[in-house]
Parts: sequence; C-alpha cells; structure tokens
Amino acid sequence: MKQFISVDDVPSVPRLVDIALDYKKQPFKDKQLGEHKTLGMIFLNPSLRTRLSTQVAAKNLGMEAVVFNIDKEGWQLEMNDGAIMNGSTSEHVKEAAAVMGQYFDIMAIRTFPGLKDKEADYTEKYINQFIKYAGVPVVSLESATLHPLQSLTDVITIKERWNQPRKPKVVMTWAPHVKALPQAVPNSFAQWMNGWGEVDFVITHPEGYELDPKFSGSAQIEYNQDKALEGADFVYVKNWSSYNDYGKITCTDPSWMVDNAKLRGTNDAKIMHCLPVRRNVVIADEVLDGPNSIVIPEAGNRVWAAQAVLSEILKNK
Ligand code: AN0
Ligand code: CP
Repeated sequence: MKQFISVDDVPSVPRLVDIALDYKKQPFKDKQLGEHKTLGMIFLNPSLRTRLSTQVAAKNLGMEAVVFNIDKEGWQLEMNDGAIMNGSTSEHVKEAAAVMGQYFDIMAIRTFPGLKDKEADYTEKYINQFIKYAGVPVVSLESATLHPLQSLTDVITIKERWNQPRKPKVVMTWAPHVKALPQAVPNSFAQWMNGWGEVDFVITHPEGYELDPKFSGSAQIEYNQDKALEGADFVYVKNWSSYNDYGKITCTDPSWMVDNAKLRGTNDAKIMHCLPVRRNVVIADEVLDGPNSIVIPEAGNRVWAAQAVLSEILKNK
C-alpha cells in the first residue's frame, strides 16, 4: 500500500482485516519491521484514540512515532498556492510538508473540515497539499471527508463478532448533537460497508441529512429510525452536520437519541460509536453502560487497524 486516505487505497479489505486480526493475536510478531523508521504524526485538531492507538501500533512494529500538534506548536500554515503571505500565516505547506518529509519515513495527518467551504472540504484540499509536498507515504488520521482508520476498525469489530452464514444487518443512525460535526466518520463508514460488501447496510437520518452519494452509494436510506432499526444486528450511532445545507444543524429533535426503548425492535443489536460521545445527547447512559455496548473494545481495535496499515506501507517501502 502506498498511502491510506480512503478505502480505494486498499487492494483487499478482507485481507487487511485478517492482517489486523493476526496482530491482535500476536502484537509483536513484526517487531523488527519498523526498525530505524520514524512515523510523523501531525495534528491540526484534537485526538485521544487516533493519537494513542497509532503510537502504540508503531511501537509494536519497532517504529518510532513523533507527535506534532502543529496547530498549537508549529507556525501557522498557509495552504493556498500562490498566496501573498502578508497576513497571519507564517509558513507555507510547500516547505512545512517537504521539510517534515525529510525527517519521517511515513507521515500521518489529522485535518478536520472547516465546514464552511464545501468545495475546499470535499476536494480534500488540506490533506492533498500534504500528499503533494511530503514526498513520503501519507496516512489519514481523519481528513475533511473521511476517517479510514476508524472505518477499518469498525469492519474488524463487526467481523470478529459475526460468524453466521447470513449477512449481518448494520444500521448507521444519525443522532443529535450540540455542535456541527464533520461528515467524515459517516461518509467513511458507508464507504467501507459498501466496499467490504459483507453486510446488509441501512442508513437512517432526518430528511436533509443525506450524505454525499459518492460515499453512501448503494446503501438503503430509511428516514423512519424505528423502521430502520428493526432486526438490526449492529447499530452504528453518529451525529453529523448537513451535507446539503453545508455544515449546518438542521435538526435537533432529541427523539433521535439512542436509548433502550429505541433498540427494542433490533436483533439484540450491538451498539457502536467511534467516540468521543456526548452521553444522554447522542446515546443514553443506559445503552453505553449496558451489556450491548461494544464501544470500548471497538476503540481497542484501533491499535490493530493502525498496525495493519503501517505494516502494509512499511512492506511497500
Ligand atoms: C469528530 C468528528 O465527528 O469527526 C471526531 C470523531 C472521531 N468528533 C467530534 O468532534 C466530537
Ligand atoms: N474515534 C476517534 O478518532 O477518536 P479521537 O478523535 O479521540 O482520535
């Protein structure tokens, strides 16, 4: 693998999932693969899971990880080619990315969308500037429109819990939130569910929250949440802001929150969320603290997803 930005970079999803599950059984089997290699982890936004799980994954491969919170500790970056830099930005991404590429064998980057300029966000302007100038393989730690390490983790988490001959019914449901959040996690989950192909996939959300069809693809869309959840084996809960009315919150209806009553019609569904989650806004305490929540082991699997991705890129170098 040359980079990891989207499911399209992955030659075979089932194979990558198997590699991750092998690392889960034997974390240190490739402890020499990353020897004398350095991973640069560049954050333009906050993180808990992505940062820590990727650092642990690198360590398991014998690779050094350097974390740089560039938004707080670096020079303010200029992202526009041809800019006259007489304003607040001090360093152009042309130099910043190229210089970091001199220090690191792989660069991993987190860059959230601004949620103001749909065109800039959906052309992935920021991560593409890093890819263009870094000169080394780039791994997404969540970009403007996608979060592939999370989605690979989610595939692993479903796969390791499903051994029936029929496909599991996986329902991704929108839930309320107080802040306008990116579409990256739901876009990416949809992209991977469609790309994996081993599930019956349904998306439910209020009208106006349709995702970019480029990502939702062939998924069934059901606007009635109760109907969508009927018979679900896995329920993937996530808030996102509107794609059509870009970056806006157009529904605050608290009845979309996932509580036990909501889940009554499911097939004793397992509950997933990428975290961080706002308790009693997105998901009720009774669900998060109940027997069907798998959000903690799901987050645990982030290590094996990151380790599989780093190992495949290291093998290609
Ligand atoms: C971010 C998002 O929704 O994209 C990160 C999730 C992994 N969530 C928040 O900002 C709460
Ligand atoms: N799920 C996830 O990516 O979490 P962080 O934002 O804490 O990294």
